[in-house]
Amino acid sequence: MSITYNQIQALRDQLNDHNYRYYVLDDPLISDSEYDQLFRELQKLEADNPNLITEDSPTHRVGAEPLSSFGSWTHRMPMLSLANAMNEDELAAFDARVKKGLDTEKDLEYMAEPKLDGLAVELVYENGFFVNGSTRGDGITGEDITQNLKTILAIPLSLRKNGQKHPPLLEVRGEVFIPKDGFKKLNRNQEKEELSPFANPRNAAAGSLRQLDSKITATRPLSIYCYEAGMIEGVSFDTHEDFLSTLKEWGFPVNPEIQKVTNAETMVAFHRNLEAKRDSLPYEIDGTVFKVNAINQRNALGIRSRSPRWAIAGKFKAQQATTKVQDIIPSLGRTGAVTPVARLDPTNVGGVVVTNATLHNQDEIERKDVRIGDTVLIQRAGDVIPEVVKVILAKRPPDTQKYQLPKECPACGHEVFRPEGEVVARCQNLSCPAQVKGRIEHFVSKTALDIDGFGEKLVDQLVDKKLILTVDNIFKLNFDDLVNLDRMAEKSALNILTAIQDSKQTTFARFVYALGIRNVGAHLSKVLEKAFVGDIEKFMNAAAEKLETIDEVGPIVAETITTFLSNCTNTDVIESCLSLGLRLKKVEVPKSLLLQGKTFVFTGALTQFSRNEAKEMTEAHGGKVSGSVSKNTDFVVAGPGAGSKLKKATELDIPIISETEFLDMLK
Ligand code: I6G
Repeated sequence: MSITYNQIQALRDQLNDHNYRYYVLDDPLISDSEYDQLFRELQKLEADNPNLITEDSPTHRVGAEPLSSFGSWTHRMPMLSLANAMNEDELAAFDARVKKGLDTEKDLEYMAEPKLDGLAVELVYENGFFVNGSTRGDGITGEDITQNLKTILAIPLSLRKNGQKHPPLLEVRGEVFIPKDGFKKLNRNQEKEELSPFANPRNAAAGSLRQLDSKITATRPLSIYCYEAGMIEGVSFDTHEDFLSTLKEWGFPVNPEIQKVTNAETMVAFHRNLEAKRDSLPYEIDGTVFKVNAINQRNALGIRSRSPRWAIAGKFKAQQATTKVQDIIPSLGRTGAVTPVARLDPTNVGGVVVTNATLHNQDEIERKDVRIGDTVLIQRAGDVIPEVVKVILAKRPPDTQKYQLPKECPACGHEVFRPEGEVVARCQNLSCPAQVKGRIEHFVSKTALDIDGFGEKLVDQLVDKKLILTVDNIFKLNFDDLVNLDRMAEKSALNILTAIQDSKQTTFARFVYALGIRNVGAHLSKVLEKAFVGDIEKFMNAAAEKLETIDEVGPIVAETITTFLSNCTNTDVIESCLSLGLRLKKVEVPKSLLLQGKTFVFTGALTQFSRNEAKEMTEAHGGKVSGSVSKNTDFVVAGPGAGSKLKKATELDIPIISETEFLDMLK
């Protein structure tokens, strides 16, 4: 069936509308998976009709080639900074100054906004299309991060229609940030991938925007609130309030907390109110911003050195305080990490009573030399656990001693293990009660045994009711165990049992990954699967020296694996899974190495084999399959109707072959 431009554009409009409802109106109509389904539909239509693709298509957010460095971008109008008001009196003084500057005694209108703790960026639109995005930099010149900003779904790639012609030039400024829940998820993922966690959402947002490969940025939960104009041509506004409401019509997210205030009292009330609800907001803020509403008044006030006279940032109270360390307690996280926690004399930090602060790990304790009895400076940021910043040495009592974390797990008494070069000590015991929930969640997760419907709430109930003590107990669950749980219908219980049953047919790589051995992520599990040809017995008996002969397995990983496997509770759990019916599929040894080192991209409608078969055949002969064409592609196999990938291959001078030619390569 041939498809018209209007049909494909209708689908793009539909996706843009859903984005708008989600990010601007905060009123989504469809679920994430329904959105994904529409998105895939559009991807397919565009792949089949490459001539109907538009630059601002929602499918064009990701896919740009990685950069070798960022270009620079000079802002048409400098991105100024804000003067600070450190307390309520200074806010009132600002109001008095503005009134004096405008030679009036009457109340003035200000737009009051939260000050997000993120990164300021500038977005440039020409004739309604997003053409450039940059960081603030030094206010005059920033970095061109267009590709990365394009991946942020909250940023419109083209302006929505609002009954008026789009301005030929529109520069919008805003703050890119990572919401608190996204930050938690991101750090859980970092930990899973064995990468160091980000210190706070701001650092995570900064790191994400500084990626040269925008595909990485696309995986980060970045969002934006827009709040200011740069250069605009073709439209003007009488007030900031008008500007903000037009921003929303154009499709930009604007913070819903923004309010109009009219004098020093209402400014202070807004500031106090926002400070009180700071921790309950879904993103981090570090103060308030007040801006004169009328643009002609702003122009009359002008700027002073590098900040406008018409705006001020109200700073929140310090998030630091000093207190005394009563004790240091090792605590165990869901992933087995042993973290020392300082028990403190309760103290008020920025409005919250703090009794515990993290000391992170033994190295940190030694670096800061924190001892029981010390007076310490602590710091709180949002709802992140407070931390000890430093010891006030002048207040150290005479009889203190250096602190050393115990060598045993605080929950199960098993010896903790700290691989060389790592800062965190861990309990590797599969039956450690403090880790059971985390281990089960990992065991059933998508990349591991992929047991559908086995969510956090179910895990909580099963562990709390002692129906699961170690991961192998999952395979012992029966209908009665499940149906008697809270809010568990018969049908759901049956579905879960089926999912458990299905999960037993798995692979060596998935199972080994599911065990949650430190340093053994999804990729390394596949490496081990290849090396042991999927033989779990051989793996269980492998000595460190044998493991070290495997490509990508160094001495640290080898030691982690052998320590894990030398614990008989852990090997009992593995044996138990196998005796309860877990079966690991035979690993295909490559038929040949004919395609060794070669990367293939399959595009268009394949007629002689399916995409899955193409992947299997390629891998069986030692080759790799990629979804996108890049300079690393060796061959593009094109079926009928191939579109943009073919174009890209031609541009990059990559050989394009037919399905038959591909099959011939295997002979
Ligand atoms: O750094 C800033 C944060 C928030 C701002 C700002 C803002 O408005 C909500 N507005 C201006 C005008 C400037 N910096 C210069």
